[in-house]
Amino acid sequence: MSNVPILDTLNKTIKSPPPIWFMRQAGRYLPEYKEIRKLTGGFIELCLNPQMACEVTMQPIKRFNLNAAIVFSDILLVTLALGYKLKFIEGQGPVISPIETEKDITSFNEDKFHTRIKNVYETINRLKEILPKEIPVIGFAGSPWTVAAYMLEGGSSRDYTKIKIWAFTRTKSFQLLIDLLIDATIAYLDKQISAGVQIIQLFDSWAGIAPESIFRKAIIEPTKKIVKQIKSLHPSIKIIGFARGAGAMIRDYASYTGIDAVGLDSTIPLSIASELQNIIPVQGNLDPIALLVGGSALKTETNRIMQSLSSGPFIFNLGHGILPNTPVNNVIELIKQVRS
Ligand code: 1CP
Repeated sequence: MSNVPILDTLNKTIKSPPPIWFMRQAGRYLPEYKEIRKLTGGFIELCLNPQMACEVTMQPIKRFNLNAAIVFSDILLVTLALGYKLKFIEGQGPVISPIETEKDITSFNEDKFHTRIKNVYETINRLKEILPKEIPVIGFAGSPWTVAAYMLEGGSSRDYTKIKIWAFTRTKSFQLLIDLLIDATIAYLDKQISAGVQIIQLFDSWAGIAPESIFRKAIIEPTKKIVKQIKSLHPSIKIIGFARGAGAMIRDYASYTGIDAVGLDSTIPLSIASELQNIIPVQGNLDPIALLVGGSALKTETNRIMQSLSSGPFIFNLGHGILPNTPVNNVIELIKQVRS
């Protein structure tokens, strides 16, 4: 036992109560986040301001005493570090200079990459200084597939047609982009770990749009490469893989990528979640809407999850990020229920 509950769970020890943290635990549902957000100009400016990003990371820790702090940043900053133009437009979301042909795929310049994103490492340094030992910092990156989706589409998309067309027909160019993102992700995570994160989460938010053949080539294989390389550089690092929407592919994702724990979205049946616990610890998977509505729906859903999963290695989380209109009191009630 390490006195760090979430690390114990990641080492397959069963904890009661289970450790708990939330995806998007810092964000617009917190009035103190909205205050800071008003002070810093844009969202990217906030992510790249170590003092402010550190403060925002700490907000949910101070309020709820969660079992991990996730560094405040965004998966798309990696595109900025690679030299692409990135903006977040109020009410619309991210806009990236799109990749239209193979010529738009840059080669990886590691020095320039780190220079552009070094403030994130500085945020991690600061967090390490102020957090108590039992609350580790979670670092993260988007997976190559999900980041490639934003780069090829130029932002969010309804149907992600472009990335699939590339994956099916422009296989060489597509692989070049995935390989660039594998290199960038490894370099980025390596530096986050050196700065002090003890846990990594790989966000594969758009795993759910990939048919099986593409899932194997563009999700499982790159994840496996990243995990292998990061673990050879940092043998004690723990890696959580979150392949949202993976459905029946979640078994192979959990079994063949080398990750230490698997994050589950809310559609994964609890019977399957509990089978997965025989392979690796699981994290999840309360529907964010259940947290938004609160009351008896929240209690019943939380109960089902606790009954099914708390007898195995388990980290309580949502199946996706906290929604902006979520009442803070519902979060308090949920944590009380999980910890009682
Ligand atoms: O103005 C604001 O406050 C912007 C809202 C916001 C926030 C709070 C965005 C824009 N990103 C974030 C923070 C963020 N994003 C974190 C911080 C740490 C924490 O969890 O508290 C993390 C881990 C992310 C990761 C992220 N960004 C993902 C993966 C998780 C997921 O939600 O699936 C994705 C897909 C993004 C892209 C992104 N960032 C923001 C927007 C609007 C989008 C696009 C979302 C979409 O395409 O639907």
